[in-house]
Amino acid sequence: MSQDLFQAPDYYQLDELLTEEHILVRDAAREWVKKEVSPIIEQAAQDAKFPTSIVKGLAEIGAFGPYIPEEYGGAGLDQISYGLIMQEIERGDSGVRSTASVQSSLVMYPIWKYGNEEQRKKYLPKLASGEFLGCFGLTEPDHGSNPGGMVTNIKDMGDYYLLNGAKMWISNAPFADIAVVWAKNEEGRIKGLIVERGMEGFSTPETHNKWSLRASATGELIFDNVKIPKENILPNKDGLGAPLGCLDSARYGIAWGAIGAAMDCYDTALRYAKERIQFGKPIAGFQLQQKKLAEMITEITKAQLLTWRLGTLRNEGRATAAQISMAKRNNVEMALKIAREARQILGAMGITGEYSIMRHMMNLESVVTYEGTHDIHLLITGLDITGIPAFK
Ligand code: TGC
Ligand code: FAD
Repeated sequence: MSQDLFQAPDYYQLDELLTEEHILVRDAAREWVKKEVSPIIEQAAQDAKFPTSIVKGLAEIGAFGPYIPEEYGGAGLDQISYGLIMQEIERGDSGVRSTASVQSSLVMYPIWKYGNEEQRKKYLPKLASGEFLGCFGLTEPDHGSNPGGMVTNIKDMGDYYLLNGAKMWISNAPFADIAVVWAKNEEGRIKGLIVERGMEGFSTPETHNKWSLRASATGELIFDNVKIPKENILPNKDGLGAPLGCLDSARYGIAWGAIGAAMDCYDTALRYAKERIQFGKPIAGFQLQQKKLAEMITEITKAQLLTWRLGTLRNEGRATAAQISMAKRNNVEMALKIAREARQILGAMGITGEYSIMRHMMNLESVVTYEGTHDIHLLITGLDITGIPAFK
């Protein structure tokens, strides 16, 4: 990939809405992405290999548990800082952001919120430092948008639970040290449990041949009579609301992350358009290209405002799940459209790995599907404004 010349757009002087701490945290993440992610990410994606070299750095910039209290190894930051870190990481690559999202919001968050003190102390510091990597098993082969229908189950055997079933499309599964898994008990109630690599009957085959999120490893979780010690059950919340509560936090991070991918595509396209000469002048001088670029910066600015406001509501504990859905849906769609338009501005060069745009575009095809599809988030907004569920 060519040199990373990224310059972040801030059309409405939104930096003025940030605190000194937000800017420090954001700039540290931005510098780290330039130094450690940009030089290696294209090759990692081409090779479909998760770049393990970045794990330590992710921990150092606070990307593992940004808002988890410091006593458990987290960074103890607020929701805006968390969002800004996700924005900067996804500016580099959605797959790298995926790893951070899963670790923070889908593994550390449930252990922190639904676990007991012993579980928090045992797992959170190791997850925060990157010594342990985790994954989150909710989706099943026959239950994607409808996780409440899951068939993975636990049976109480007295001293332990017996876990059977399978999860599919699980980020980080192939190398995760622990998995936070959602399974039904004999009463049909969904429980969260911590499954550790090495437990007999537990395997994590990798999913190959993806055209999207190639620098992130995806796999299955297979449970064949796995004995789960009783102390590995998350005791403080059960029911579908427990995994969905984790998703709220991850979806919020994605809303910010998508802005990062969009900013990178816009910035790349703007620079290219000013340099590329056709018919004797820079293509940026043609109205059709200006329309694309002007619409991109408008959409990015709207998404930045939406997400900043959502962050302030989250800091006050007032953001609703439906508000988060709106931001995830809007921003990912916005980023995907910008990636497609930016790709066209680069002409043939846009399809190569010399530039990041095609990689962002392919990655965003997963982002628009995972953590609730584009359709599901629209239906969540529909339910919120009408009071009538249209899922079933
Ligand atoms: P429903 O009857 O509406 O709700 C069941 C219970 O859950 C509560 N609830 C929520 N709680 C917290 N946050 C939310 N967002 C919540 N949404 C619902 C609800 O209040 C109720 O609680 P209670 O106490 O009354 O039982 O459930 P439903 O079966 O009708 O489903 C609703 C629907 C379709 C919105 C939900 O199932 C859904 O969101 N589906 C999408 C599934 C999804 O997002 N999967 C993501 C898997 S993880 C992933 O993709 C990780 S990718 C990671 C990466 O690499 O970055
Ligand atoms: P389906 O639910 O089968 O949906 C197919 C289509 O039907 C979609 O367009 C959908 O919008 C539409 N549809 C479904 N229901 C309705 C309805 N009621 N009304 C209208 N339209 C509907 N899951 C995890 O648990 N953990 C992970 O770490 C994880 N990582 C992932 C990583 C990647 C790269 C990908 C691609 C997925 C990952 N997922 C993960 C799974 C992801 O959350 C699911 O793919 C997603 O929730 C959608 O489920 P599905 O693919 O089964 O699609």
